[in-house]
Amino acid sequence: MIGVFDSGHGGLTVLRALADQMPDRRFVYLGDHANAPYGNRTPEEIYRYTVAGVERLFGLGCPLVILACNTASAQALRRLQQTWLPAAYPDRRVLGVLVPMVEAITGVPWMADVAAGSRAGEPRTVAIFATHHTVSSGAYPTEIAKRAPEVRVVQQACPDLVRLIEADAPIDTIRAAIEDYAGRLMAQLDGVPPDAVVLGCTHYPLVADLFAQALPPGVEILDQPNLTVSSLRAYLERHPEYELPSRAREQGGVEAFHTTGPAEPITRLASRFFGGEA
Ligand code: DGN
Repeated sequence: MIGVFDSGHGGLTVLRALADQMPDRRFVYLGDHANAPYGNRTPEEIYRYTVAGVERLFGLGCPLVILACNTASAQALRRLQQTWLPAAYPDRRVLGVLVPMVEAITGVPWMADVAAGSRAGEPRTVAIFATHHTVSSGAYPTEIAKRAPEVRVVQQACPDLVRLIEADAPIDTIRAAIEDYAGRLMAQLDGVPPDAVVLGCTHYPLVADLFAQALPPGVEILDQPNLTVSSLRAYLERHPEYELPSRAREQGGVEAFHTTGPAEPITRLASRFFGGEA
């Protein structure tokens, strides 16, 4: 069984893609709703909450956990992998969502497509919408610069958006916030549309259509949930120890949705995403 962790609802976008595209694998979800949104938390708190969430998923029988949260991936993953994991659980693995995204941004086929478009030959610009913590960690620009230093990265924090999504705010309030963030991004870019946009928070695909409407037409929006599936597949090929032998294969699907907070919001959203299974 593979564990999927997020601060709240956002990781459900990744879980949906994983469950759809890897139907022979079994998944279990944990949302840290008691502590969401992580935007108000210090890096140390985010680290502690992430470790606690991963440990709970290990306790449910997961040898492998995906941090379906950019904020936790940016603020906690490296430290967790380098210190806590080898000491406490040397045979378990924790993967994030940020590196798959960066690999997609800098991967040759995708970049070649963009380069072959209307602005071939010009420097390429990638815009990142993310939480305050992901932006301030600098993880996206740093990781992109390691692989593709010629790509210009422009970041725009959306500090209120996770809170609005978690609170199920009226759609017009969410639309107005996104229009404001998109306007700020375009001002940073002097009005020139980016080649591509990364929704660098797993909550944002829930409102991807509002981002598409607020941005200039034709801007490519990169899909984090699907890219996470490709990356997990590749990881399992490289690490067959996490692939069960076929006779012992688990029944696929989602085992359960867990939360550190009250059950109602996750139950409602899980039924919206997963219908009868929730
Ligand atoms: N879904 C989380 C992310 O991808 O960053 C949101 C973190 C938060 O709670 N602010």
